[in-house]
Amino acid sequence: MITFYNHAHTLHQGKMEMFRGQMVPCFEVPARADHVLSEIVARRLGTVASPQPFDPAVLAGIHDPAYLQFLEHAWDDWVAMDPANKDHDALPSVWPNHGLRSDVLPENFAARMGRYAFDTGSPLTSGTWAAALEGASCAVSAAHHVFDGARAAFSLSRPPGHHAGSDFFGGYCFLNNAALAAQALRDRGMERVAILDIDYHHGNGTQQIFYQRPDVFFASIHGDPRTEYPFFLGHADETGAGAGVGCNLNLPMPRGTGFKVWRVALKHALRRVLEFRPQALVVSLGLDTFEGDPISGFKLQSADYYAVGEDLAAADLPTVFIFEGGYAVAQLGVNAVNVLEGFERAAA
Ligand code: SP5
Ligand code: ZN
Repeated sequence: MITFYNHAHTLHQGKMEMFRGQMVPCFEVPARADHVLSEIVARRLGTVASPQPFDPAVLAGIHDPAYLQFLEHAWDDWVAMDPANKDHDALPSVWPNHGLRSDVLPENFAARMGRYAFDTGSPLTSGTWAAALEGASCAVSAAHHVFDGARAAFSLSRPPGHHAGSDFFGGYCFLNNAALAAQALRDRGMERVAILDIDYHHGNGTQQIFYQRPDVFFASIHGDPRTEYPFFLGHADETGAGAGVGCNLNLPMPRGTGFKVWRVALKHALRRVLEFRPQALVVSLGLDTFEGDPISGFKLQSADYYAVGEDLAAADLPTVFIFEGGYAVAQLGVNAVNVLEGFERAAA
């Protein structure tokens, strides 16, 4: 399987995130992608390629133009507020909810930051835009490769994407790579595409982007939002709206869920995906379902990820893998490549 690797990922390197009233070191670190890359090379999964340059028009199919403008210039605007800001990452501190207006965009950068962010855990740094943009091109390249006939392709990039919506960032995510891959397949002419999100956290951004669309089915297996991040979306009764009614499937599972029970949900999600009759599958591949993950609560073990790959291959769809979360850094490479190798063995 070909891997499109984001060589620019290290440009995004947050220092601290807010957690329960304290600044703690970021969980989403560059070593994550490095470990996955070295495991791919060590186990000879296949070619590692740089992404093709991509038409920025793809971004406008998913994200709001004003949001893209905000992201592109955010770091410069942050430093323009106060030159001393260059020494620390940008985080929001005020939000337009609870009866406040979000229809008038303030000029003040800190206020605009709050307009576009939904948490205080996603520092924006000097290289965030450059890294995220190159990551988007990895996702689009992987989608194009699959459209052109490959059985599968892997986009290995960070920052991750599935929490980013049409006009917001959060959950370490800025551009929604899985959504961009799905859109790239649609733009090439596929009529129906499915996204299956197996990250521990609900893919609230992906759900928001496609919630009213009948052409992209979104299914997610995740920690129950009653107790798990991102808390405010991901319940089972969210099934789509308008033209998208019936095209959204959430399978929340309690903290502590192990592979046996999780796998039943995976098979159920795959059945629903197949009922949609998609021409391709995009997998939001988070590995934070691992029992050793420091911020998550499922109990999958490293060997289980082979079976995950086999189950995904059994759907028999052209498949684009998009790297998302997973914070047990030392085991992340093994777990990710176990999925991909399990898929390849079963798909062969
Ligand atoms: C892509 C992705 O997996 N994003 C996840 C974002 C989760 N952010 C909230 C993290 C809460 C950290 N909890 C720390 C517990 C330490 N014991
Ligand atoms: Zn996650």
